[in-house]
This record gives sequence, C-alpha cells and structure tokens, in this order.
Amino acid sequence: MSEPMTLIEFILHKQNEFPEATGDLTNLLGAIQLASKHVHRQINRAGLLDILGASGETNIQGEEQQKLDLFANERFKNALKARGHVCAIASEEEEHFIEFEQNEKGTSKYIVAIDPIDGSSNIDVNVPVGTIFSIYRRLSCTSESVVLSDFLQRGRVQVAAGYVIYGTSTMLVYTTGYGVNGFTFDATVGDFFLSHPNIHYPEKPNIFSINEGYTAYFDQGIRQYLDFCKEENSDYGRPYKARYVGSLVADFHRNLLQGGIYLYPGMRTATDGKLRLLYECNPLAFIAEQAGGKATNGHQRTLDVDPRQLHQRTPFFAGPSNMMEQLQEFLR
Ligand code: AHM
Ligand code: MG
Repeated sequence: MSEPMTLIEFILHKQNEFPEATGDLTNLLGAIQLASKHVHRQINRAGLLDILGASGETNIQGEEQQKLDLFANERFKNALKARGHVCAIASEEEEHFIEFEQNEKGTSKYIVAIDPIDGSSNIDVNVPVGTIFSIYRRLSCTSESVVLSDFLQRGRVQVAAGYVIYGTSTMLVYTTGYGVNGFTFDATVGDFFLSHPNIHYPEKPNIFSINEGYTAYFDQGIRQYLDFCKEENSDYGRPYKARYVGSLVADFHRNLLQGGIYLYPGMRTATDGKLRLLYECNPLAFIAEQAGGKATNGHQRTLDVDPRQLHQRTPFFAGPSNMMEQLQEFLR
C-alpha cells in the first residue's frame, strides 16, 4: 500500500505546478496546520486541563469568550506572526485587525481573517468545534500600514480558504481555487494526511440544516421551504433528513460529504442572521463553490458581497447546486 501524502507534501506538489509560486502560501498554510495541531491537543486534553468553561471575558460582539477561544486565538496569531508571510490578521476574538511587524525584507503580502474556534457553545458538551480561515493578498502594499480595506475585499478574490474540524478525528479541508481536498490528522505520527481528495457535494439531496427553533422569526419563504423539505415525495428523496448540531463547521462538513444544505437566514429579531461574512461565510462559500455547490445570502452570491465592516453579519445559505436552486424558488 502506498503511503498517503502529507498536507505539506500535497501543497508543495501543487506549488510546483506554478513556476511563479514563492512558497509563501505553503509556509502560511504550514503555520495554520501547526496551530491547529496545538488546538487539537488542547481540545483532547480539555477535561483534564480545566481549559473548558467560560473565561469570564466577553468579546467585541458581547459574546462570552470560552477559554479555548482565547487559547486558539493566541496560537493562530503567534503561528501566523512567526512565519513572516502574513502582515495582519482579523479574528472573531479581536475588535480590530492586528498588524504584525514586517520582516526585514518587508515582503509579507498576505492577510488572514480567522474564526479561531467556531461553535464555542459546544465546547463544554463534547460536540465538534472548528477553525475557519480565509487568506487574501494585501492591497495596500505601497502604503506603510495595513488598512481596513485590505480586509474588506470581496470573497471571490480569496487566495485560499479552509477549515479545521476537531471531531471524532481532526481534519483540515482547504481550497486555493483548484478543487477542495481534505486531510485527516494522525495524532500518533503528528501529521495531516490526504484522506479526502477532490471533494464534491454528492448529487442526491439528503439533508437540511437549520436552527428550526427560530421558525417563528423566519419569513414566509424560509418557512415554506422548510415545509417542502419535510414533505413526502419519494421520487425526489423527500422528506430530507434534519441535522443541526449548532457548530457551523460540523454542519457544513457533514453536508459537504453527505449532500445537504445549510441555512442561517436573516430573522425578524436579527435581520442579518448571526454568521460573520469575513471569517465564517466567505471561506465556506469558496469551498462550497469549489465542491460544485453554491453559497448565497438569499439574494446574492456570498463571494460577490461587498464587505463594509470587519465583523459584518450576513444571512448564509450553502449547499449542493440542486438544493440551492430549489431553495431559490422559495426566496423569490
Ligand atoms: P461562534 O462563532 O460564536 O461559535 O458562533 C457561531 C455558531 C456557528 O458555529 C453555528 O452555526 C451558529 O453559531 C449556531 O447558532 P444558533 O445557536 O443560533 O443556531
Ligand atoms: Mg464562529
């Protein structure tokens, strides 16, 4: 049996197809995988180390931060800073973006937007959580400092995006715009190995994922779509299965592998929904499209939305193209 490729071997192999590649992106993704290994270890020792539970601090959005959120935030920040290829990061856990000091050559050309631990309400109950990241080129290369507009780029110009899911196994899934590949962490060896090459949404509609507890706040189109999902029609595989654990990465990942649509609509009580455009929706939208699916805010392709703020929220729908087209019929 041939030995599976490690994540870094795979990235290097891909990099060789682009003669102009400098290796900076490889190093950057290397930093992300390193930090995710630390988070993996911490999550797996969580109960033992008293890392679980609230830290007592609140983040900029008024949400209680969990200790693991803070741990992961520091790990990703430090790893990305240390390699010198990233000039600034925006994190769900930080009010403002953080600019790193430039290396001597001043050549750091990437910026990163990250949700270090997504699904933190699940930390205490052993439900999978994740990390979501998005990588852009810095636009303000001629100016001295990184500027907010470096982060307010449309999702469609992302250089790379991905997530890490800390579940029954830890997996890193990413795209650079040439398909989606998944790597499973082997803790005994300490490395990620290619386990899910060239991921595509299955064609057969199967699952819908939404917090149905908020139905009273949804508009009519969403309610009618949910009725449609639950209606019996064996010719079209309905009713679909309902699955929702409340960790975006876990719900998205399951739907990607098993064929399902994820919905977090705007609501009467929160017109822009809950999820954040820059470091939750854009990276997952990039992956969804690369896996043959679609992602929208209900009216517009997510990757075409013009961001106005670092922590901007947006309604979010993502899934296989056929399920997204069905949904669209109800949102007209
Ligand atoms: P977080 O980034 O603060 O953890 O919040 C985002 C999470 C997503 O992972 C998940 O899809 C959503 O919040 C669940 O929200 P709700 O409890 O409203 O269904
Ligand atoms: Mg989050």
